[in-house]
Amino acid sequence: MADNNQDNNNPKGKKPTLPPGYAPKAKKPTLPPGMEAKSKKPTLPPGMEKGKKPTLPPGMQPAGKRKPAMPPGMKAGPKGAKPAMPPGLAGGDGAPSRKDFASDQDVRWCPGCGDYSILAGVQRLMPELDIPKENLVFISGIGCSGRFPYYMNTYGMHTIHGRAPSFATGLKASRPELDVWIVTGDGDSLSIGGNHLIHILRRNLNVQILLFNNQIYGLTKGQYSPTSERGKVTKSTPFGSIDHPFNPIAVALGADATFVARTMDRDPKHMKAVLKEAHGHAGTGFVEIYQNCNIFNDGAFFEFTERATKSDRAVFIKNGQPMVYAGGKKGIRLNGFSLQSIDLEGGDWSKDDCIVYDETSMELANIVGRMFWQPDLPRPFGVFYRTARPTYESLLHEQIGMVTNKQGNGDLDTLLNAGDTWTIG
Ligand SMILES: Cc1ncc(C[n+]2csc(CCOP(=O)(O)OP(=O)(O)O)c2C)c(N)n1
Ligand code: SF4
Ligand SMILES: [Mg+2]
Repeated sequence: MADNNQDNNNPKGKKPTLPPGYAPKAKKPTLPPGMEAKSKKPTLPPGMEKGKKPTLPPGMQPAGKRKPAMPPGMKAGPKGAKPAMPPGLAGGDGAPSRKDFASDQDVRWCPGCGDYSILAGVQRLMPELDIPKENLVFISGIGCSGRFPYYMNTYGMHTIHGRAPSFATGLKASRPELDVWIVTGDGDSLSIGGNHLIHILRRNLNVQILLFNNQIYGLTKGQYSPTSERGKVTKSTPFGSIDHPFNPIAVALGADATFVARTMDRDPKHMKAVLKEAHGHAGTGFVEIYQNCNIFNDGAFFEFTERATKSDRAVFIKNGQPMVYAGGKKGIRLNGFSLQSIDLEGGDWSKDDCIVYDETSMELANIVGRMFWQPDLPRPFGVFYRTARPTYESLLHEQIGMVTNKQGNGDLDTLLNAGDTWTIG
């Protein structure tokens, strides 16, 4: 989907005066020794090589030639045929099933994108939540993740960049009976929407936030994002990113979120369980989802998500249970204020030495949520933190009730004309 946010404020014909040090466009920059541009053509992402038909991001395919790639279990059949449903979800007995939550829109993410599995996971979860469809609202910002509401057969809003939390706040505050879900990307929520994200978290509206983290700007074709690792080479960081990236879990904990979790697109069972927990939480349920962008950042999380390495590189935290991983062969212990990976088979350590996870401990969440950079520690997944705090909308309506009891119903005209007023002009 192309974006045309270009400024055009140059008077016609006038050449802009460039500040010192900015060479006119045609001049090639002189690169420092060892960094000269190669005459080599850039390596294109898989499926985009010359001669091959390109696999383009959503909304960029030539009109009329769009064939949606379907996630497993959703293979398109002959036109008009009902999609095959996974076992146990076929419906037919009048009970809602996954297909009741799939809209009639063609899904336009790139074939193989992790967004498909998140969509399927959310659609599968919906029947279990038993929420009337007319009370469900999915609100997104801008990015590939922003297309999510089109594919849900519920109410939805595709809003403006980074501002889904603001729309959701307005909706939830005025219609608290609605079940509101925010869908956002790493760029949408942590670049342009960084401010909006932290404030919805501290306010604690009773909504769910699904942050699709693919460590890249997908929709705009592969620029680095605030979660891209240092050194990341992209079109906007041709010599490698020099930015220190965000760890979204630490951001959420720092903003005093009341529910903080991480899951991954490639583990549908875990993802569904975590989303269900987030939904059951009375407050903002923040869930970071590792999502593979196979076109512009393929394999960013494979270390944690793929069978060959997952067991050794991912630890699944469970409340009240020792932090063990690698099939029970390794564990995590607290060594002072630091974390240490311990071998549970060598005889020196046992399960009793491992941290027993307590999701109500802010201190522990802050330590375990910071397992991010240390190469000898696995990456944690699951619920990091959960606490009870009144929701914003409950406090708001309580306050409105209290003031109305005291002062009676307000009147907008009277309010606008109250106090000092000025006539201008
Ligand atoms: C105000 C504004 N600024 C910039 C853009 C261009 N833009 C569109 S999507 C996007 C980044 C999206 O990245 P992310 O949130 O990570 O979503 P993804 O596409 O990876 O799912 C940007 C910068 C825009 N549409 N509007
Ligand atoms: S996130 Fe990446 S793979 Fe997914 S639709 Fe966007 S560009 Fe394509
Ligand atoms: Mg992204």
